Amino acid sequence: MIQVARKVKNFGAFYQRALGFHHDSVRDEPAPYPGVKTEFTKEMRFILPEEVPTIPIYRVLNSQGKVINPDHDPGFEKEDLVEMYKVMVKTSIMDRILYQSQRQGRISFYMTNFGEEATQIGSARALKFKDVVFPQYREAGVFLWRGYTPLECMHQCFGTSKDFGKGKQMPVHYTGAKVNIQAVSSPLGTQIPQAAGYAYALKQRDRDACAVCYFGEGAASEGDCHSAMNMAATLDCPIMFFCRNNGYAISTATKDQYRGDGIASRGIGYGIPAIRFDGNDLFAVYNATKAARKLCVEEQRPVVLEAMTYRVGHHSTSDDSTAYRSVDEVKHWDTVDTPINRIRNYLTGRAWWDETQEKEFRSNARGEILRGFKEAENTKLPNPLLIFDEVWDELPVQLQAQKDELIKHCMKYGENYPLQNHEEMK
Ligand SMILES: Cc1ncc(C[n+]2csc(CCOP(=O)(O)OP(=O)(O)O)c2C)c(N)n1
Ligand SMILES: [Mg+2]
Repeated sequence: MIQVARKVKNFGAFYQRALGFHHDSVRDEPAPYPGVKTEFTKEMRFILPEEVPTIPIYRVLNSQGKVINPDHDPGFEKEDLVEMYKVMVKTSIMDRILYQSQRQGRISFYMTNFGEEATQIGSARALKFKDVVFPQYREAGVFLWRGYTPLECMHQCFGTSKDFGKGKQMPVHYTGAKVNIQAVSSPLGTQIPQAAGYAYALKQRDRDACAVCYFGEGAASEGDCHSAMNMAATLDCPIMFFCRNNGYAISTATKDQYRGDGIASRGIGYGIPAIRFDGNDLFAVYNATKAARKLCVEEQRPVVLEAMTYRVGHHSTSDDSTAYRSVDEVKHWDTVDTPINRIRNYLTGRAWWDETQEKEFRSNARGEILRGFKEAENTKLPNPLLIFDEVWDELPVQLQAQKDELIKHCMKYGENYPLQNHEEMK
C-alpha cells in the first residue's frame, strides 16, 4: 500500500478523485492555512465513510495452508519454520494446561491465546531482540519465542518466590527483562503511550531498534491510544503499533466497538503508514511485520499494523463467551480455520513434518510443561513482606506503618494463615 501510494505522482489529486471530487472542481493551488496541506475546491460535499475504499487484508496462505501468493513465500529454511510451528503448538499446550488448572482451583486466573498463535509468533520472529516489546496480556507466544520458558510462566502464574515479579501481579502478567519485554499491566492501554515515549527516547540513542507495542482492538478505544499515536506521528517515533484485532473486547463485538474501517484506517488519520493483514497466516504476519520494522527503523517513523484474527477462547477464566457469541462461530475458528493447522498443512505438504513427529513433539512439550507446572506448584510463595519492596526507593511512612502492622498481625495470628507456604518473613 505504501509503495502504491508513493508511485502516484500527484497523490493529493489522486486521493481527491478517489473520494469523488471532480478534478475540475479542485483548484490545484495550495491552500494557505497552516493546519493542512491541500487545495481549494468549488464543490461542497461531505466525505461519507462508506464511500472511502476499505483497507484489504494482505495474505499469503489460504485457510488450508496453500501458498496463494508464491512470490511472497518468505522462504524459511525447514528448521526455522519447524521451530516457529513448535512454539505455536507449545503456546497452545501451555494454554490448555493452565486453563484447566484454573478450573481445578490451582491457579487463580488465566487468559488463553488460542487462535492468535500465528499473530504472535509471526510478528515476534520478524523482530530483532533489541526491539523492546510492550505487551498487552495476550502475547504469551511472544514471550516464549523470545526465550521465556514455560517454567518461568508457571512461576509467574503461581506467583512463587521465583516469579520475576515476586508474586505481585495476577497470573499472565509476565515480566520479561531477560527477553527484553516490559511487564504486562492490567489497566488497558497504559503500555501504548509508554511505548511511544520509549520509542522517542530510543530515537536519541539507537537508530537500529524500535519499540513494538501490542494491544487489542478494544484497547485501541482508550484515549491513551490516541495520545500515543499522535505523539509518535508528530515526533516521528520508531514504534510499531501492533493491533491484534480478534473480534472482541470481552463481550463487546467489534461491530459495537467502532464504526470506522477497523484500526488500520486510524493510522492513516494520524499520518502513520498502516497495513492490515491476515493474522492467522504466519507468512503474512511475518512479511508485514518485517516490512513494517524496516520502514519504522530506516525511516524513523511509526507504523500501524492490524492483524485480523479471532479470539477462540473465552476472554479469561472470569468470562463465559457462550453468553454473547454462537458456538458455531467459535467452532469455525477453532477447527476449520486455525493458524496452527494452516502452517502444519504447509509443513506436511513440503514433507517437512509428519504425524509421528507431531505426536512425539506434543507429548514431549506436554511433559516439559507439566514438569514445570509441578515444580512451580511446589515452590514456596514469596516472603509476604516483599509486597512493600521495589516500588519506592525509600518506603513512605504510611507504608512503613502498614508493614509494621502486618508483621505484628502475623506474629499474633500467624497460625490462621498458610505462612508455611511462603518464604520466611524477614
Ligand atoms: C482501563 C481499563 N478498562 C477496562 C478494563 C477491563 N478489561 C480488561 S480486558 C478488556 C477488553 C480488552 O479487549 P482487547 O483490547 O480487544 O483485547 P483482547 O482481550 O481481545 O485480547 C477490558 C474491557 C481494564 N483492564 N482496564
Ligand atoms: Mg480484542
